[in-house]
Amino acid sequence: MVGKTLKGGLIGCGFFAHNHLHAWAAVEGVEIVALCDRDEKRLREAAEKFGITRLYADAAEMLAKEELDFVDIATTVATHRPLVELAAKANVAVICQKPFAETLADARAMVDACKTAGVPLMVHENFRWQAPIRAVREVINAGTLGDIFWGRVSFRSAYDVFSGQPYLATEERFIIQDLGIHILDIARFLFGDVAHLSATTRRVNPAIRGEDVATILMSHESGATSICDCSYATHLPEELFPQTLVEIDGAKGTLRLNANYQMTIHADGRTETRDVSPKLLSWASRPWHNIQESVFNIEQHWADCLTGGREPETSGADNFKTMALVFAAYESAVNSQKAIDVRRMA
Ligand code: NAD
Ligand code: 89Y
Repeated sequence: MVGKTLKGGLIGCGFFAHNHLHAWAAVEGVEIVALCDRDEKRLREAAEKFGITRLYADAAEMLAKEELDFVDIATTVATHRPLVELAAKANVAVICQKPFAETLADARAMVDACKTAGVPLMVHENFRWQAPIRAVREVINAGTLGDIFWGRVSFRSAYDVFSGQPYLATEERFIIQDLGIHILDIARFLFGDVAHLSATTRRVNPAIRGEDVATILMSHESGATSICDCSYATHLPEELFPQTLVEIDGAKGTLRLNANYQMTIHADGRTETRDVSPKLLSWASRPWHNIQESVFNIEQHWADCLTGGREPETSGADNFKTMALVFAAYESAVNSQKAIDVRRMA
């Protein structure tokens, strides 16, 4: 596929898809040629904003009529399995937004469908593609911290996510499935796969249905212990949405990714603080710019992988392991923090 412009079709033109479309316009080697949404107003709005003229209300029709190299699914979770299976059946490579699936059985079926069809599958798990998180990973890779024995990945906020994404207030499961999934994926990205996990959850905001606070304790296969904590009920003097803070203790040194993208490394008796702020892309707006830059980064990664015949970092098979952490956390929380052997879910 070297040198060829990849043709993509986007399914789901809602709240977050506008970030996808802005980013695709800047990704090298890709053109989004068709849009699909069953809501006509949303379809027309996106079409006009991004100058895309081939429009569909039905994904099956789009796949039948267009010659696509991939589809980008930006709908909410309930439609992910049928849409991924539709793309696999049409032999078209597929990106699917998080949360990938409603159950692990669905996630397995979606991975298997793409494998059987021989089509690449990437889950749009973009938080690990945020510039500050990549900067943390580079320090780990350089060996500066030595053997890591402890870590914390933390997201605490009271930002109103419900006005842009009203469905988040009405679903039975909220923070782990929606946001914790990213935090757990970052923990896997930084500290490796997980052996055991236990968790607590709680709903603080009486106006929503699901849990808005979760604390998850994990033992990694590397021997490190980590804590993932997330909250949408935390009123801080400075609202940090959507920043993820990271603490790492290693045998040779420590790292702290503190507020406002300030990363401090202490090793060999020296302390250094680096500004690892994300770029403010031309179409982005604060405070979302950190997430928006990561959307561009993961989309460029997809284009490079598809062109080069490589498996994306967050392939369906990889993301299955993050999904397993999500379901293990809910299982532990309803069973009085029971320790779950995550390896049995693989
Ligand atoms: P949304 O409800 O605003 O948009 C979804 C759109 O998909 C709607 O316009 C709907 O009409 C359309 N749709 C649903 N089923 C369809 C189908 N079968 N065919 C065609 N169109 C269909 O949702 P959103 O807030 O944009 O979220 C979409 C996904 O993005 C969710 O899974 C959410 O978790 C995820 N998300 C990810 C991030 C991130 O950083 N990765 C951030 C926000 C949201
Ligand atoms: O849906 C969520 C996500 O993936 O990132 C932040 C968010 O928009 C609200 O929690």
